[in-house]
Amino acid sequence: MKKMLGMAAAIALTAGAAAAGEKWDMPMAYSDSNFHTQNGKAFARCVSKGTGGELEITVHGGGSLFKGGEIKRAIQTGQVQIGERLLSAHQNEEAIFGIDNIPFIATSFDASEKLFAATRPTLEKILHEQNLHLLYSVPWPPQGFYFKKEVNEVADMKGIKFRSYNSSTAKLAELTGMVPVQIEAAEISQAFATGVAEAMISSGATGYDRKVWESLTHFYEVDGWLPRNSVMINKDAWDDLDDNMKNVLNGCADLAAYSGLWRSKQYTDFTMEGLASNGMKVGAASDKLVGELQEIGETMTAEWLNAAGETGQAVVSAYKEATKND
Ligand code: PCA
Repeated sequence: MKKMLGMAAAIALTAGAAAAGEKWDMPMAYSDSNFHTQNGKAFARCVSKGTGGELEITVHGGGSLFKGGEIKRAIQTGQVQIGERLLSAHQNEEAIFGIDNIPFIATSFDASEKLFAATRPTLEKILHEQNLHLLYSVPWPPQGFYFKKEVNEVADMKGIKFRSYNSSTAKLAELTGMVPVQIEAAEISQAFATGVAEAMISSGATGYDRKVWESLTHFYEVDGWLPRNSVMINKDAWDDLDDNMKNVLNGCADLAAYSGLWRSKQYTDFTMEGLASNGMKVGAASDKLVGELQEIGETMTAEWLNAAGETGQAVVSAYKEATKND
């Protein structure tokens, strides 16, 4: 509430400011219809209104300005001032970026928020070292498997060409006997149509956005993890803002975090129904498959903890402590 009042005061202070202001570009990697992109656009409108037009942010969705894999670097180097990225795709730089992609550590929206809360201070510090400042972070819906055949156990996955979106999903493919091929969400419809890939793990959201029913037939709910998109700003651009501007951006970021979470929850049910009504078989993965995946998840968790060292282990301990009564 305090933050909201702060934001209202900031709006009042800046509302009369001259209209011709600074213009920023905000690249985002996912389709215009996706809830992250819609949320980013609402954030940009909030900033524009809140600063009385002194700062106008233009969202470029669908990887149209920079592709997903290029966005983080573009912000770091100041090619753009702000943008959104799936940070787990950069865990080769810092293991902490991949904490939200550890299988089965946080499998609900509630757990994802708690994991993020435990991670945020460490994450912010590491991002600052990379000339980035974190504004807000929004989870994708829970992750499940897409195939073009019935799959009841890991043995059924052997040799399948599996579309991955980061090193964790590639590792999961290897551990289940599949063949990973990294492809941006913006390009998966074509990859499935041409047979470059035949399966993936993702949310109902991405399957729906990319109309994967045109090529695939089954969606198995696994709720493996909820990876997050982070909206980050170049730290020099952030430091150059005056306090009123920072207040507006922080207020809009708090709103975006809240509304993004809400949109993600809403989109989960909507897209599950959408996949089914377009002819896909949607349902829970078999107990056998889930059991096998959990074992693989334990291997991946141990590997992550090892790579993350003391800092990462401290974050996981803090998260476990915060959720021990859940
Ligand atoms: N969609 C994104 C990342 C996670 C998700 O649900 C993708 O498939 O690329």
